[in-house]
Amino acid sequence: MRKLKIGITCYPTVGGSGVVATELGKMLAEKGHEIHFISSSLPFRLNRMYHNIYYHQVDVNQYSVFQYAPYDIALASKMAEVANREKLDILHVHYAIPHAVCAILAKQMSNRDIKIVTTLHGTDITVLGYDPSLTNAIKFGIEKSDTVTAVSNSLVNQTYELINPDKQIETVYNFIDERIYQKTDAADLKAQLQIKEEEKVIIHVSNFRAVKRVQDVVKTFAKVSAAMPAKLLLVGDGPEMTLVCKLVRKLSIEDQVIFLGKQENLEELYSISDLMLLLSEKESFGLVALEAMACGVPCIGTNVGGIPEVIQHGENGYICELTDIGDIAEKSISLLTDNVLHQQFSQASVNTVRTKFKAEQIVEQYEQLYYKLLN
Ligand code: GMT
Repeated sequence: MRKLKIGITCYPTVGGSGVVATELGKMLAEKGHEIHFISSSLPFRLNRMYHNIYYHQVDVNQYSVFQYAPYDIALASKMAEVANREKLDILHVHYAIPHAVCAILAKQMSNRDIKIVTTLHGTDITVLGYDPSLTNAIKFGIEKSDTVTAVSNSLVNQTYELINPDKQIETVYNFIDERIYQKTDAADLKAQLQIKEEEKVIIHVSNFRAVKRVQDVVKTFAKVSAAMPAKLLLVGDGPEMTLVCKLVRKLSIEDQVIFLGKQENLEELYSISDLMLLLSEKESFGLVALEAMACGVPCIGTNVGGIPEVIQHGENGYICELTDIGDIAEKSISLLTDNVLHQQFSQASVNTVRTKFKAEQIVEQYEQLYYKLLN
């Protein structure tokens, strides 16, 4: 098969969609394809030189005549420029708006028969899909793309319910780099964080948006820590942080909760954790659950969006109803006090990542979609 030239556009800052787009680019580059990232800043996981990977920055002019800087037009223009100069075969964009719409415009500008692949990640549908001022643009972006994928079956269904596009949407699950996400010996880190040997460690990782319901995580943890020695690691930062801190004080669990802020090298934090809680009210996939599972950490998640496609109830973790703190705490306690069950779930979590979400298979699935379009 000939090697392809692929342009990738994503939101480059911290976030699951940016992570998946960057990891996909890195793995395609390892397979010999030429990858061109086109975005407003360097994707945060592209932290060193990689063979076969190029980065093209989108600069937006801040002329005072513009009330709003025309980012979308600058992006489309840059995509067209790169597509022509580098003779790209594919533009793979992550998020329908603005990226798919920009890619369609770029294709027209470039006069090149470049194929457009759009991957839906969630917020573009589950939040923006409710905004009538954007529905037409999202539908247009989906329908005019050559191939559209979504990161879970749940997101495919929600897209049809909310946007009703006349387009086939294929599920391609997210993946993580299994070479990075695996259990490591992080005993030093545990000591640094002053976590005692007998303490169970619960972890939550998110951008602390309201949809992540971090306060439910804290309420659950308060019940667990009343039943056993335990620590809660809160990783990330965002709009809910002030309320979360207030709740921690109100529940008098300040000494048991460790606020770590935004972190890299999460595999070390997962390696000292016994359980992950992902209690979101909207979640198209839940990449952090997959990362934790790869490191052998069982997860408890809500019965929402794509979470039940990642966490298999009673096999590698538990699915609970949204806001049912009592049930979530009960399941957490029973899992943390039963070493045999915990070991079984931990092994099943790793197996799920290595089979259903195996990076090699998923990258190949994207490659097949590209080749199908080009033939
Ligand atoms: O969850 C977020 O707030 C970030 C958002 C993003 O754009 O990165 O995450 C979405 O895409 C991830 C990668 O596909 C998924 O794992 C997340 O579940 C999804 N978030 C939501 O649906 C809320």
